[in-house]
Amino acid sequence: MVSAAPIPRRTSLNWHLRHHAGVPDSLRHLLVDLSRAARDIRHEIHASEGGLSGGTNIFGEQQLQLDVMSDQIVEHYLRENGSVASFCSEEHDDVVDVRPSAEYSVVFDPLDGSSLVDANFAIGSIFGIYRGSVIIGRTPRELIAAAYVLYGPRTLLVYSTGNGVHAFVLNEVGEFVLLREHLGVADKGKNFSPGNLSAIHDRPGYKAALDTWLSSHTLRYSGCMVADIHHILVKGQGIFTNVGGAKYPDGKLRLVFECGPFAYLIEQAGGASSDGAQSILDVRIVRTDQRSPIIVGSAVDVEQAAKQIGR
Ligand code: AHM
Ligand code: MG
Repeated sequence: MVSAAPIPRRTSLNWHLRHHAGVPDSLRHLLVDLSRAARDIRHEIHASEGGLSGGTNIFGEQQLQLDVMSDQIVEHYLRENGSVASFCSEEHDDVVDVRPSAEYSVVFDPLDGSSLVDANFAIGSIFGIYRGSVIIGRTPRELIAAAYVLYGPRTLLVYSTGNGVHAFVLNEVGEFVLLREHLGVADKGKNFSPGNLSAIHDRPGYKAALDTWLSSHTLRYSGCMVADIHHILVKGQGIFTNVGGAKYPDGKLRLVFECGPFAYLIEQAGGASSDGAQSILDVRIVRTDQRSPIIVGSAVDVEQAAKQIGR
């Protein structure tokens, strides 16, 4: 008898979305297209000199920065996909309409940590998907999917569609294959990852939280949110912060492209998120470039830190 659905040798992202997540085909196709964009971005990171030498190549020719190239790659796949009503990204000032009657809107940071490209540190892409064409006025709790891609020594993709958080690795023929299912975050952390650290001078609560962690936790901070939060998901514990101070009153990170998708993923993994007063998932989006303080990771640590730091 011929099986209708042969089991692949290694579980592909497409297979996982279809048989584990059980999402509609349109959402599966969109996530697979985003993974194709990530594969192409990874190729650009390796094939071009973009960002390595201050904007010019060895012949002195001006080069497109990698973040701009990455944005164009994602936009290409979103326009080609057919189910995308609108999108907004860190590289665009406003929401861009594609096909207003289509099913989904996509928010993304095409290349997070782009200031680290010349240092050859790990960098990433972040994606969030909403139903419908409207992004302003929503809250990240309405996300129906989120994913990130980490371009490090290996290229990893982590996604959730509301049924756990799952990790994939890009193989040598350009396919994402399953690495680990159901990543979880324990209630108590051992690592801390403190962003916008100069805010400790303006915010005694942040300084107090830092003093606590210095004696109880181990520092793990790379300067790329994707890498730093991936560390929490893979180690199964930890806390990441980027909170407000005099220079950035609401912290450095953007609600729409950065804080929202990561709050969704961490809460899906059993961790918590806070802006100091409420879950990041309940912060309403009023502008595409809106910043939000973020405290995410192990639930007990997040609760304690939110109390100390406040909003
Ligand atoms: P980018 O999107 O312009 O690359 O900046 C965002 C990055 C995050 O990845 C990281 O967490 C943060 O900036 C680093 O901030 P800090 O300089 O406060 O450590
Ligand atoms: Mg970013």
